[in-house]
Amino acid sequence: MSRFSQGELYAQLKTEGRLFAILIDPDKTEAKDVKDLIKHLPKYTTHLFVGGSIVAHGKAENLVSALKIHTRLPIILFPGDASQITNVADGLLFLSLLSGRNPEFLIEQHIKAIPKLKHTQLEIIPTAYMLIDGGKETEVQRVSQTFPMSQDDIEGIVNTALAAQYSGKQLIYLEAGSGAKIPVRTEIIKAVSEAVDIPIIVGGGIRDAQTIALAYSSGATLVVVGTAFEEAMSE
Ligand code: 1GP
Repeated sequence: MSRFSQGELYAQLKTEGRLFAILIDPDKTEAKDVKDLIKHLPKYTTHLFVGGSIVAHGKAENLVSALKIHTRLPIILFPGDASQITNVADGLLFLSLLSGRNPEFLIEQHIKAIPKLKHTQLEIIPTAYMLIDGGKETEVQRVSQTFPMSQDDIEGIVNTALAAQYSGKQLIYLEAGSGAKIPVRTEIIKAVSEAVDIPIIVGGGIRDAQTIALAYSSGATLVVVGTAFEEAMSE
């Protein structure tokens, strides 16, 4: 059950900046390792995102339950598909992959999620998920069978973000893909943030404080890091 009141998570995204999430993949993290993981979170971490492209049944729920024992940080689901949704978390990024044209990730998975969401207390945040070319083929691309948008197509990216806002999305997620070689360029973040009035999340291939700072100064509300944290943990 959520530890936050309805609307509280989005209100924070709307009013605060420089938020920072660590992404934890339930397929790569065991519940028994959670205590240690929490100890190693960067001190500026404000959120935990939980999700992955392909996750075995029940693993997301086990991981979220374990995380809740050890942290008060908001836990937001960032699911690759409906099977990862669990009411144990606090919030859900209800992702529509708007960079692609695969109906499965535009609407089918959303309908499949409804039996779990009908009576949920999760805060559901309608999110435009946009895959942008990060310089290598990523898991999102493989699983969704869609192509990323080119980093040169700034107009197309801005127009997609605006179409998302006009159709009621509350968040824009600019995603270069996990382990991307090239994170989303600052010009793109800037152009999107100048065009839309809703918060922007940026993730994929971000590995250092300078890139994080540049994302914020370009207009990102929240930055997500997964791989760099996983690597630091396994050292
Ligand atoms: C979150 O998928 C990203 O948007 C995470 O990317 O694993 O490259 O940090 P990294």
